[in-house]
Amino acid sequence: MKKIKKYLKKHLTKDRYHHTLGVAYTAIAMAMRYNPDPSNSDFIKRAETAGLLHDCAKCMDNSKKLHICEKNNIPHSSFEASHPYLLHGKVGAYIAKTKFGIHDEDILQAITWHTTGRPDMSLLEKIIFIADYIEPSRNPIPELDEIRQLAFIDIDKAMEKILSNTLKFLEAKGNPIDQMTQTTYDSYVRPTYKGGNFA
Ligand code: DGI
Ligand code: FE
Ligand code: FE
Repeated sequence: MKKIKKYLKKHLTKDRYHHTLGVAYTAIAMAMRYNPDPSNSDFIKRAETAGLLHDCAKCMDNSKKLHICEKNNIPHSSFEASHPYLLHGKVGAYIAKTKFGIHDEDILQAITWHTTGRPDMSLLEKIIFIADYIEPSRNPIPELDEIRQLAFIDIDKAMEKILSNTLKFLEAKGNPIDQMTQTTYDSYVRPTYKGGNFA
């Protein structure tokens, strides 16, 4: 953790570092709440690691983000190539792996998908996605305090609410929407029919 924090202090702005610590602590609290194996704290430590590293590539030049993706064959869409700030999760996971030797796939995926989400996220992925949105120093967002409570009551409802608010926010600002953000939201409101009877 020490080596990671040293790297973050060097590569992130002060505010981004502060946000990162907020996400790590929020992820720890959520991991305590949802720990699938309360007989040990492994899950909590993994949430802390993913929280610390989720934005490790955020402050890098956009051209460098794209360059790292291209050089290392990191799959990305043409939309991401033209909006490279969306690549900081994918590049962040690459840094976590190559610079810090993290090979825990769940941690790497949580970093990779923390901006857009994706359908069928793991518990750890959801925790990082939500902690990023609700950490204490986030600027005021509509309904933020309701979502902060919901995060500790019903994690999937919190996911749906955050995705819906993010889409509303992007639409209101006229920002283009990444297909994956929309697909993730759709997966919550229109889950694929998996058999059984609706009647
Ligand atoms: O890196 P953070 O600022 O902590 O948070 P983040 O990784 O969720 O990135 C947040 C920004 O990304 C926020 O301004 C919303 C934006 N974002 C999320 N989904 C999309 C998106 N921006 C565009 N253009 N399209 C998306 O689908
Ligand atoms: Fe981010
Ligand atoms: Fe973040």
